[in-house]
Amino acid sequence: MALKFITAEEAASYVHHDDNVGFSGFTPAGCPKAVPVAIAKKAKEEHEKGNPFQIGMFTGASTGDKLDGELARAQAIKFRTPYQSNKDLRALMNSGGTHYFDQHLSEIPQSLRYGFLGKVNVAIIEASDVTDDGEIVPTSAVGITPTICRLADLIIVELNHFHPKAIRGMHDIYEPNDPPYRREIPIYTPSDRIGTPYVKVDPAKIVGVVQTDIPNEGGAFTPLDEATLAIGRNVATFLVGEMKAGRLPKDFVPLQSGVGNVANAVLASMGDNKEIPPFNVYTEVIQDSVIKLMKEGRVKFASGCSLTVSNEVLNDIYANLDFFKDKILLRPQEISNNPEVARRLGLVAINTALEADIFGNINSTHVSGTRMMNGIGGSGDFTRASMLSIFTTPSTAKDGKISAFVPMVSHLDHNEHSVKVMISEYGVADLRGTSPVQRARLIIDNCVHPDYRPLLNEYLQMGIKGHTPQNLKCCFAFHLELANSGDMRNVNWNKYK
Ligand code: 0RQ
Repeated sequence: MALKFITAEEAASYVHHDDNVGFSGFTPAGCPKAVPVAIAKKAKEEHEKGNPFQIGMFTGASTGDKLDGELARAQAIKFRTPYQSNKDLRALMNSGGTHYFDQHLSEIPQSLRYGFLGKVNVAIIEASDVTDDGEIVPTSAVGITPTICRLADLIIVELNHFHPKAIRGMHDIYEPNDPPYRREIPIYTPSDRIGTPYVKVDPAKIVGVVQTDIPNEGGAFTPLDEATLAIGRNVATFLVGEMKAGRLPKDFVPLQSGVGNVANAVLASMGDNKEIPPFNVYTEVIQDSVIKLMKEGRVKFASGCSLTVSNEVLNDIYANLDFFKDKILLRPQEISNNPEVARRLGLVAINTALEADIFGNINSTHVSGTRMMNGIGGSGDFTRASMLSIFTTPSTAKDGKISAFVPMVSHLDHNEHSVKVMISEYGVADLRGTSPVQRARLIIDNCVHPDYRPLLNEYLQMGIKGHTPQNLKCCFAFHLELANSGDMRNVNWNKYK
């Protein structure tokens, strides 16, 4: 069956008010860019005519501004899941302008298949190649593409010539059966291939192909500062110590590293520490630092869900496919983030906290307990299932006015039972096998900024009895003080007791 080429506006005409739309990609990598802009334009036109126009959105993770940003600014989003990082969408969510539900990324495809999230009316997929018989080759990410293609009534393909057809072979597409027919996912080492290099769809469902040539919307990373460099060094030194103590094998285990500036810096430091042998990566986002380390021979293989790299680095990969093609595999997030595989491979998982409490609980998502930042992403998939789960964070934010370490987290994403090690620029708190009071002492002494150590020591010494010595009147004093005076350092316990 011959494919039909259409314009982005024609493609948008297939998307109706109240439809649920699934989008390809994971982070800005691999997301459609022309059709979402046309949908946003259609939404604005409908709103001007007085008609309602909003869609439900399923994505892999965050997306680019041409997707989340355009649709948020057009007030065109009825609900959104599972992860975002766009400032306009964030503002819309935090002002009640749309419904957002934050879910573990590995679970989205099966939640869709189980019917928990409603119907998928349309799938909009960015591809580097598409054939008449329905083989779709993704671009620089996979996300939920195989599942939404299978479930959707109709598929629109954005064929983006920015991505060379020669990347065919860099993807490994596999969808598990649903219970009670599910078997093990046969990945025993990060480079194992278990599926096909393309997503196979019924070609009759492809209503049109929109041709584009639009670069990825990859952002640059913040230059490394002293704190992030120190965090990176602390992680690397800790892991070397674990190897020397025989708790990590000499030839190492695969590494998962989270998203953002801190995660990028941590990986860079690990690469610099030559006591760590060349290692494999089994993660979701492959960031710039992984590619640099691959070129230096420090990273042997990277399995992920997306190439979340700057365009400069992506162009370098595309110009040197002979070197990279057998060292990178892009998988659906159901596989890249699969807890079964994470547990089997024995990953070291390194993720970043927004806020942690002195008892080892982590808030990854909510500023002051109420305002959504990005979402839990894959951090929960990996934290619970890995061999060793590490959380990193700079000890303070906003010029020291905010302590990353508080008496009780204002929102809970990862609890004390899953978090094994806490690392800031000041040092390492190894929480394994420790009681709540021991954990608090380790975190205060090793991770907390010196400005906040006396306050947190006082908190511990307030004489509260019980296994976890919380003072329920004072546990949010840091947050209340931030709201009142703009600086957590002004806490006076007597005011709250
Ligand atoms: O604010 O942007 O105004 O400068 O938060 O902080 O230190 O630059 O850290 O970029 O590594 O992001 C947790 C958000 C960290 C990220 C989070 C402010 C700070 C700054 C960013 P500015 P940094 P990073 C796999 C893993 C959850 C999902 C996850 C994240 C901004 O790592 O989204 O782990 N993680 N996924 O000033 C108020 C605090 C603050 C604070 C920092 N306590 N209160 N503001 N900031 N601490 C990836 C995927 O799933 C795709």
